[in-house]
Parts: sequence; structure tokens; C-alpha cells
Amino acid sequence: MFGFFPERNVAAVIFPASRSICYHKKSGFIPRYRPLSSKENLCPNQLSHQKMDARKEVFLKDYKLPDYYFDTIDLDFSLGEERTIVSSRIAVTPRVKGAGSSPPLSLDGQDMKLISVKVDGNELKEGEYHLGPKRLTLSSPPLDSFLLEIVTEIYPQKNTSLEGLYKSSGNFCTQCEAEGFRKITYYQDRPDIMARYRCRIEADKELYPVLLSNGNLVEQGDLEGGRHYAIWDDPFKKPCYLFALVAGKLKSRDDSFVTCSGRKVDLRIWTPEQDVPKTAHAMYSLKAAMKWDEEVFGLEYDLDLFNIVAVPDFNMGAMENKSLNIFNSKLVLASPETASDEDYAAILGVIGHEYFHNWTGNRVTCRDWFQLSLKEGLTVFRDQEFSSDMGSRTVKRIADVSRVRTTQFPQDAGPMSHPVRPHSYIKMDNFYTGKTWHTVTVYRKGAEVVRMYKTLLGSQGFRMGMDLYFKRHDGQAVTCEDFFAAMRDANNTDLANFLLWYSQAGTPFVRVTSNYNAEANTFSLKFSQEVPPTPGQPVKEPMFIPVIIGLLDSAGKDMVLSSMYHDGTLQSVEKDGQPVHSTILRFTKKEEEFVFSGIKDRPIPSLLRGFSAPVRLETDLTDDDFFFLLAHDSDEFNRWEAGQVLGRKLMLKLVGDFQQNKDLVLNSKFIGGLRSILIDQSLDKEFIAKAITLPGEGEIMDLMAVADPDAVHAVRTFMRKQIARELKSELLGVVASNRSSEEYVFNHPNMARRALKNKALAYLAGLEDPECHELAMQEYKSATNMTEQFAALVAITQTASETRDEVLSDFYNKWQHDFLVVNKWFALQAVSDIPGNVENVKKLLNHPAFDLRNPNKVYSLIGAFCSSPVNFHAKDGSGYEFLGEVVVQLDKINPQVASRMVSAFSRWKRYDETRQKLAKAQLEMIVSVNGLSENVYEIASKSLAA
Ligand code: B3K
Ligand code: ZN
Repeated sequence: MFGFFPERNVAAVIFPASRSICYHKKSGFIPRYRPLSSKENLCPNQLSHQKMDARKEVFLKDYKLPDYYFDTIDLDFSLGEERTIVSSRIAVTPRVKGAGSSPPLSLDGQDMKLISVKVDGNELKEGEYHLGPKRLTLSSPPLDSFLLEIVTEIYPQKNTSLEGLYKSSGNFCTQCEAEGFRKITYYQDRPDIMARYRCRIEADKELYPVLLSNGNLVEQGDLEGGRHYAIWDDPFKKPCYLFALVAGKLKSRDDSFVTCSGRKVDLRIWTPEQDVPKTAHAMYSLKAAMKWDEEVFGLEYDLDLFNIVAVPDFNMGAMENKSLNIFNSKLVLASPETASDEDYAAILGVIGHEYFHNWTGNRVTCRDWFQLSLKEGLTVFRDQEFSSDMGSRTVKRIADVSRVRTTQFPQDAGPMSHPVRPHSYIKMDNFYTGKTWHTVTVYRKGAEVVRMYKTLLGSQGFRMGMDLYFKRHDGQAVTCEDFFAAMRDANNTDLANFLLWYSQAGTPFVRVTSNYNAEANTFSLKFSQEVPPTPGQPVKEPMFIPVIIGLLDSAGKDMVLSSMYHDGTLQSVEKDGQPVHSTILRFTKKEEEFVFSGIKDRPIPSLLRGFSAPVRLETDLTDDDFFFLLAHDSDEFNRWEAGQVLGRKLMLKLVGDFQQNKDLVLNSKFIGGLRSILIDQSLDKEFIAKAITLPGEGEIMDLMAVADPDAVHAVRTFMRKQIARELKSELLGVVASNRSSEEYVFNHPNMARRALKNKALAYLAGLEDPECHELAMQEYKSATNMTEQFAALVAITQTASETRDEVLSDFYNKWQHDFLVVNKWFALQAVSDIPGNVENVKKLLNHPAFDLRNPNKVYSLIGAFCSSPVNFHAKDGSGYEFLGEVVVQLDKINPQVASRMVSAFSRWKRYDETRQKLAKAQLEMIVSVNGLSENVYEIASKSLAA
């Protein structure tokens, strides 16, 4: 049997012994074209050598230009049931031509069998090349351009890692980013190698009637033996991580889009036949994204065909392969009955995201993987803006900021803390985004960094920067500095130490104190900042922090701002000669003061409007000031934020009371504030839903010296019940007035209505009184869409009750045929805070619908379990033990998914000693496992070391 787990003596299994040639740094490369002696053939310490190789850390500072460029590559795939033969023909050009001697050409490759290597038509013999478990090296290739031909054999059917070429539900598909192409053929698997691709695919016609790759279809036809072929040609040069191939039994939804220059683009979304009806929303999203990118950034699609394929087995959300995006089915398939508003919104955002990559990522790509945020931070920013324009800007901003705060801030304060542009990695896949349990810095903090450019330069200035970026770098592989330079040069401005956002890890703490001088009519704001030490970065420089502020007068209106003292001079803050209602302070030093003049009354400052920088803010504002901002701030984001600040303070105080066994009492002013928001008809309903949501348990634990999951859970549950009790009649009113029998429509007003109704229902059902329970049951039974049905189910099952099991089985029976809905059912049970839930989750592992090889199922069951503070952090260690066992098992199947799961341990030092001991024991057990993947090793060992 062939192995797919790189660190378990793959070479010994996959390659015939005569080809298992090792390379030691000490002895150097074995000279070309000299047959190896039997001694050289065998590495004395093959296994430990592989381990060393596997866990090698890669550093940004070590980046070197490639010695060889690849101009074109012709790929030929002969897909089979046992094995697939891959032949490549690469036109190679040395970077320096005609030098006295040529440097070695090192090609990445693993988990495959090498059949042959030819240089300019001559087959190389053993000894003329060097083959290791992870690379094939030509020690002295020709001095001038040459043709390299390689044939390999690969085994997609056995590839459970879901990177490279693999099978998903009977269809072939690929995932090459970040370093999956090396599992397909030997290649320089690095993004600065950009070549023009032609791809021929050959397969059984009945089993795989659809054959797709990047670019344009140039030829297709039938072959003997029931086989057929297709040839695809992509006119744009690309790195190999954007290569894609799909072969399978698929049907498409077809549509078209006419670009701003009048070119008709065929759009196709491919799925198994029965799912085609569920692709309407994805197609709508794609067309909306194409139009938006033209309107907002002037970016037009550049080919005549755009394909999307949905596959059920996929490690991530989706992949932006040139003109052949491959998606996790979850982010394509939707119908009102089976997908929630959240799913619809996610599909819109991710279809947009992958489409936007065509320019930010594909046309201009990354020089090396350290620059990942160049494409991901920018593209996340673009998808956030797209979704904002399609729905409510404030609500989208609140959702995005909450995500940064609840996922990225904790990461920035933990052992996995790294800059937006990391300095080193062991396994690049560990730096991609996930949900709450994985790294979010490159993507989410990266998007905040891009947003700061826009804040500082304005929409027009930002657009000028983008235009210059494309003008300078179209078709190139570039760095974050190149993006920075384009922004700076297009606006002819000084962005001072802004680049530190890419290189310094950690969330800056910003403190603000204010002082009103009634005699001088001045209002001063003193800022200080501190970036905390992070692993490998003990000392930090001050950052460039844009702070948008407004000053509210006693009636709650924005004061007019015209000038301020700063750096010893009086500066105008007017815009185009007009006074403004809010301004941007450019806070760049450790300490800095800004003094507004002409302020007639003591104002209440509204600081960091729209969350203008990803920082933790501490101010000297009183609770009354925050209640005032909650009621009046013209910046809706800060209105929400004022409620959150009050909520956080209150929860932390109650946690202290709980720990000291004091009675818990909820401040009536807080309830009053929530009531006035709840009944304010002028407010957006989704905004209300967000504003009456308490900060999450994770967010509160993150603010504690020692995180106490039991106390935080008890306090939040108490507060929710108390709020529901005191606002019961208003909440019942909300449910009653927001019912609708109309057909499901995905638009902001309808989603907002459902969000508010569902939020009210969740509060009410938490009361555990028969009337509310009955109401939730009615909502469950009468719902005609998944958004409302599932929300009612969540409300009913949040507490233990007689009907809980009944409703859960009713839901399963209804939806057992739909794997995406069944995943919701898994997640709902796994995330439950009912004590001892680990036993139920263990049972679900054996449920016939569960499969450890399917990432979505793992995320639904195991990932959701880890996000229950009560059960994952159970004091008896049962949650940790469960995860430890699962990670070890999962790592053998899919290291990428396993490493996401192991991340749940990374904050173990935040808990009390008993929990620390238990979690540490699991981490130690994991790192001691023989043959552990690099992915899991990197996360587990860094968690232990910090
Ligand atoms: N670029 C892909 C992510 C690839 C994941 C590699 N492990 C999706 C995206 O961010 O658009
Ligand atoms: Zn992306």
C-alpha cells in the first residue's frame, strides 16, 4: 500500500530502493551524471533525516531569486482508477544565461513515483539526478534554455489529505495552494515561478464526462476504449498554486455576463445534477461580484469563460484557480429550505472573494508565501466592501470587527502570534484563515491594514493607489512593500512607519485621557500606545494608528470641528475649506496630544469610529458617557461599541462577584439601555439584533488574567435570563411583529427582520418557561425556511428539556438526505453547553452520517465542540482528552484539518493550573506521536514552547 503521509517513511514505501537517494548538507550534492555507488544510494539514517527535512523552518530573510524560470508547461493527465500518469514538458530558462557552470535545479515533489526525467529529449539515468523524499534535483542542468520532461505516477484515490489531485465523491479535483502542486508532479513549487499552462486531460468518458482545467478549451475528442480527452490553454502566466483540474460526472448552471467593454463571458457552475437547482444564489453572487469590481475598482474579467465547481470534500472554503474556482459545496449550494441567511451571506462573500482574486492574487500574485496577506488581506477587504455595498455597511462592519476581536486578538496575544507578514513558518498551510480555531492574522488583520490605507487616503486616493499597483505589477509576483509603495506614490504622501503593521505582531493597546478646559474652550485628547511583546519580538516600535473621532455636544449632535493643536502648531482639520463633523488623528508616536480649539461645551468624544484601527482601546469615559454614546452617536458602529463596552464591564464585574460567591445583580440602567434600543423603530433591525447581543464568552475570558470558563458561562447565562425576564413583553412583541408568511427573499430588510425575530426567540427560550418553550416549538413547526427553522431549533435545544431529543430526531429525520443540513445538526449538538456533552459528541463520531475524512463534518462536530467553553474546558480534562485522541487519529488522514483542530489547545496557558496541566499533557502526547505531520507539529510545539 502506498502512503500519503510524508513523514512516515514514504520514500521507502513509494520509491523503489534504488531511487531512494538522500542528500546531506555536509557532503553536498552528488555530481551530475556519475552513477552512484551502493553506499551513496542508501542514507544510513533515512527516517530521522526525513524528520529533520520535514520540520525545517523557512525564513523570509532567506528568500532568493530562483535560478531557473519556467516559461511554459504542458501537462498531460491520464486519469485512471488505480493510478494517474502525469507527464510534464517544461521550457526552462536559467536566470543567468551562459554562466561558466550551472546551479542545481531543485524540484519539489512528494508522494509520487518518478517514471522518467528527460533533458532536451535525453532520458537521465540514475545518478544523473538526485531523488529525495521531497525533491528531485538536477545537479548541473544545461547552461542555456532547455526542455525538461518528467513523467510521474500518482494515486489520487488514496489521497485523503485533500491537497494535490484527489477524489471527492467520485470526481477528480485539485487543491494546489499553498504547496499541493508538488503532489502532482516535480516542479519549482513557489509562487514566483509563473508559466503559461496547457493541460491535456484524458479519462473514461462515462465516469468522467466533464474535463476541466484553467483557461480556454481548445480541443476535445473521443479515444479508444471508452476514453476521451480535452485540452485547455490558459493564456495568462500563473504560479502553479493556481493550476486546477476537475474531471467528473457534473452538470452546470449556465449564464453569461457582459463586461464593461462589451465582452460576453460564459459563466458555469458545476455540481452533481441533483444540486444544480441550488446554485441560483451562487450565480447571482458571481454576477453581482463581476459588476461590483468593474464599478468600484474598474476591474474587468479577462477571459471568455468562468467556471465554478462545487465539491463536498474540501479543506477550506474555496480556491481561486484561474478561471476554474473550486468551492466547498457549503459555499455554493443554497435553497431557502436548506440554507440559512448566514449561509446565503457567506456564499455571496466567498464567491465575491474568489472572483476578486482574479486581479488581487492571480494577475498580481505573491513573490513568496510570506507575502500571503498581499493577496488575502486585500481580497478579504474587497469582499467585505462588496458585502457592505450589497447589504448594510454598519452591520457588516460590526460582524467583521467582532470576528477580529474574538479570533485575531486572542491569537495575537498567544503562542501563535505572528505578524501580518510572518517571518518564518514550518508549514505554510498553518497561516491560512479558518474560523475561530485557526490563524486569522494574515487574512483578517491583513484586511484591517488595507482598510487603514483607505481610511488615510480616502476612497479616491485608495483607488488611485490600486490603479497604480496594477499598472506597475500586472503579471508579476510582488511583495507587501510594492503595494505600500503604490499607495504612497499614487497619493504623493508620507505614510511614515505604516509598514510596521506588516512586521510587528501583537495588538496595540491605546490609552486615551481627555480634558476639557472651559476657559480656553479647548478639549484635549492624550494618546499613548504600547504594542505588547510577542514570541520572538520582545521590543516594539510605536505604530501609525489612524483614529477617526467626533465630539458630541450635550444634545448628542456632532460638534463642528475646524482646528486643533498638534505638534506645537495649530492645524486646520477642515476638508475642502469646510468644517467637518469627524476627523482622522494620525497617531504615530508613543505618546501624543491633540487639542481641539473653539469647543464651547464639554464634549463626549466618540473615538476610533468604525474601528479605524485594529487596536484595543481604553479610555477615561464614564459609564454615563457610554450610555450617552449608545443613545446618540451618529457613528452607528460606535453606538454598538458603546453597548459592548458597557456589556464587557458589567460581565467582568459579575464574574468577580460569581467567583466570590456574591449574589448576581444586573444593573437596571443596562437593561434600560437595551430596552430603548429594542423598541427604537428608527433603527435597522439587524443592528438592533447585534446591539442586544452580549459580548461572547471567549471575548470576556480574553480580558481576564486567568480565564474562568465556568464563571463566564454562568454570568452570561444569568444575564441572558435576566434580560429576557425583564424585557419579556418587548421580546414577545418583536417575535409577533416580525413573523412573515411571505416567500423567502435574500435581501437586507428581510434578513434583518429574521435576525431580530430569531434573537428575541433565543432570549425567550432561554427562560425555560412553558409559554416561551411552546412559542419556540410553534416557530419550529411553522417555519418555511431554514433560517427560522434552525433558529427555533437552536432556541429549543439550548437547554435540557423533555422535548429536546424529540425535536433533534425530528430535524434529523427531515433532513437526513441533505449532508449540509446534517452538518448543522452535528454542530448544534456539539456546541451545546449542557454539562458532560463530550459523551454525546463521542457517540456522534460513530453516527452513520459522520465521516472523519470529510472536513466539513469534522469542523461541524469537533470544531463546534471546541467552541463550547464549558465542555471543551471541562475541569476533569475530558474535553482535552477527547480532542487529543481525535487529533492523533485525524492527523493520519488529513494533517491540514488536524492542525486546525489542535489549535484549540493553543491558549492553554490562559487557564487555571489544573486545566493547564491537563491540556499540556495532551499537547505533549501529540508531539510525541511517531510520524506526526509538520502541520500539527508546528502548532502543537509552538503552543508548548511559548
Ligand atoms: N486561497 C485559498 C486558500 C487556500 C488554502 C490553502 N491551504 C482561498 C482563499 O483565501 O481565497
Ligand atoms: Zn483568498
